[in-house]
Amino acid sequence: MPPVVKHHDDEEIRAELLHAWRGYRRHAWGHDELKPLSRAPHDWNAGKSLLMTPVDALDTLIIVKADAEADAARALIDEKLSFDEDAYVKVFEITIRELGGLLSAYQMTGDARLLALAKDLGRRLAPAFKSKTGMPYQYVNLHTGAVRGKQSNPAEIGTLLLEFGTLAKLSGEPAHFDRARKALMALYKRRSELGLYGSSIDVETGKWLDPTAHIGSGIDSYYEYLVKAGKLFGDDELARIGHDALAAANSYLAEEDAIGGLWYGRADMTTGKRTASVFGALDAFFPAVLVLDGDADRAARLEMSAYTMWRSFGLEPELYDYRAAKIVEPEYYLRPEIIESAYYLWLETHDQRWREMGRSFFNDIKTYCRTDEAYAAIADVRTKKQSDRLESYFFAETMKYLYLLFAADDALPVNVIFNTEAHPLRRTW
Ligand code: DMJ
Repeated sequence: MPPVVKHHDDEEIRAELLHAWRGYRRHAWGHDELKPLSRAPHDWNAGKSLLMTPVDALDTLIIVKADAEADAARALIDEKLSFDEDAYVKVFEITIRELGGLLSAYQMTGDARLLALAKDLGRRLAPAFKSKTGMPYQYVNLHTGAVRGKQSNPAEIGTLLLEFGTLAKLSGEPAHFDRARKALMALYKRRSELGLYGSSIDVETGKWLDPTAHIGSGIDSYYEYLVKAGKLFGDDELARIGHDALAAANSYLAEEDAIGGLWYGRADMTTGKRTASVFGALDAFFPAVLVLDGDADRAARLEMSAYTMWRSFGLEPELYDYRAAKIVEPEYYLRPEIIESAYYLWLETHDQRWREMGRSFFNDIKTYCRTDEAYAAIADVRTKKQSDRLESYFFAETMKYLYLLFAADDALPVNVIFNTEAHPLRRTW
């Protein structure tokens, strides 16, 4: 029996978002994240909070019209956030969470301080792109501009253009767009003859270090940004490259199981030879990108497989071997991708089954991940034992996509493009 979709699901989701937010406020205000079981704060760089949760959560609070909470988060950011820290940060994570969050909140509020923070951050991250190939180093020191981490991957290299491109347009500093697009093209040039990408690459030499192609962690959002950047910037070359990249993934990574279910596994980028049949929580973003690229039928088939995986355990594992029907990594980190895909399928088709699916994701998350004070990740989807993590993307993405799946169609302005952290960006230029 499909779960019953009620009239006020969006209100219930909003209430649960605020339940988790209040836990953060009570126990971790001013810090990057809440540790939900210890009820204690956690900062990514010891003692140097970059307000990860408030920045990631702000546009979600605005969308659900939690005005007092949004105002408090914005005031905290306006007053306390500083990027002048002598600390190495991961360029990818800071870009998608902080730069993306600041830019979308600026577009929603017009608060000039948010744009000023985004500009400051963009300048501090810029040294990351100074490798010979133009592909960014993984880490940059926000105070000194020193870089490290030459061993990177397609996701970290190719998931920067929506944010840096938007920053370029809003700040009038076009170099931001140029650097991020150049990085994307440098990666594109290194695709194999089959049109596939490996899992690890040296950004100084441009040589692949691991030839394993897949659509999951470390490659995933590269596909997403080709398609989305094509749309946000009206960049036809990127749209075409994105379409071709998806076609190659469909040819060499997709396969059917014994009962005709569609999955995407791993293969060697040069030979196309299959190397593993694993799929996981992160791979479940792919139906959303297929919808954006115009292939809702394939997207629906893949989403059904991901849903089957979820239903086998009542939550989805981080990694699953679909041929062996066995868990490879048992955690559920409160990830949003499978919900994001249901949302895009709903927008595209308005078929009630995607809302029913979303309702069942929400029911399970509420049943197993809720704590008295917030929400917590799960250490093993078989036992449902909770773990002491509440990543900021739960506020930015998981609860936002759930809410939007049930909200009225006009809950957002038309034609927004979500960055990979679900921060809606609008082409205002
Ligand atoms: C988020 O930070 C982003 O969606 C990223 O692209 C992948 N990982 C998390 C969510 O699972």
